[in-house]
Amino acid sequence: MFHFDSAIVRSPSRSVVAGLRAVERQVPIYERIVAEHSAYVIALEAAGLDVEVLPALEAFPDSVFVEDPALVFAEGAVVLRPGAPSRACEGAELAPTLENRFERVIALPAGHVDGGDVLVTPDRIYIGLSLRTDALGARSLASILEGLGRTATIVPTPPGVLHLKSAAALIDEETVLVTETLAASGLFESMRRVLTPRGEEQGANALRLNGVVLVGAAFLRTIDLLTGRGMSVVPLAVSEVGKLDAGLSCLSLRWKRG
Ligand code: CIR
Repeated sequence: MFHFDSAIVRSPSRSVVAGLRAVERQVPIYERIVAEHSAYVIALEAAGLDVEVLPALEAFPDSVFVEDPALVFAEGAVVLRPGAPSRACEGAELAPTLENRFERVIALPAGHVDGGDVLVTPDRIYIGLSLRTDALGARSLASILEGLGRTATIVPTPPGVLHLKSAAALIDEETVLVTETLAASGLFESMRRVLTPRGEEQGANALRLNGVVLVGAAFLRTIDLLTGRGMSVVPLAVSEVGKLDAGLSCLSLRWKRG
């Protein structure tokens, strides 16, 4: 479940500073995003992944968030259809790379899905309905996943967060790191839940990779909670990508070669 040996990332473009933001916070600074991105790539490599770094795409400010236009598994890849108009063509930009890397590449035929709304757990794959992922896209993806032998469950993404994985991350086979609001929806009742402390909701956008969990460096109480559970935490700066509503899962596609 958490054993990955390969990843794809995309370098930030200079246009990243014009990326989508739900709330007008400060404008991010390109050089700082580059620094956060470089540290992220080093962390993936240190965790044992071979990382392919794709070139920046100036025409697509949000294309550094490479998780949203695709979904990857050992068995194959799905090219998604991101829900924001400015991101709609990011799947086509990624498809040739996926064709090179996977024997099977399936294109989502209809509707919209952002990869950030897709949470893979051992027994099922949750697809969150959000402002980016619509019912048609979610149903189309669910039927593709069922064809790949996976069980998919369509759920609401809580209001006020961009993606399902903005509010939840699987940290071991049975445990989800989750915001209080999402946990209160009852979604993960069958799992052990570790709640992000109040004020650290964005810390839920964490990423378990092999033996470590990448967590936003500013979320000190979340880091304490996880280290207290015996987890090996790698803190990474995400304040700049956070200005674009992003966190640690959004910046890569990860898989284990079949
Ligand atoms: C967007 O709004 O699409 C980007 N600014 C952030 C995407 C973050 N991706 C993710 O949570 N999976």
